[in-house]
Amino acid sequence: MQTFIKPALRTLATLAAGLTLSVAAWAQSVDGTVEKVDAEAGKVTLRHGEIKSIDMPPMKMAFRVADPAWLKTLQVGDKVKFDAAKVNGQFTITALTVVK
Ligand SMILES: [Cu+2]
Repeated sequence: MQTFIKPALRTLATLAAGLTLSVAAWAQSVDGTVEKVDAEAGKVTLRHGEIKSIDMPPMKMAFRVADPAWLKTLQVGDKVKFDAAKVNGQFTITALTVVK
């Protein structure tokens, strides 16, 4: 019995890992436009669309970023897709892609 169950469990674990990856990619769905980059403060100001994950309507606001290196590549006017979460009480961009 065990010999049959173990491979099945392994397959399930592989499937679950794959799903987690695609969910992470899918979640990066909020549209934004870069309005200001403040590398010293580690923040970027975006005009953004609705962010369902944190229940936020469209607005213009400043975000912290998970990786400060992203700020070096961003320019005012860039269109981005991103994810945001509340990290230590601050709205933080957790994933970011510049839309070409
Ligand atoms: Cu906002």
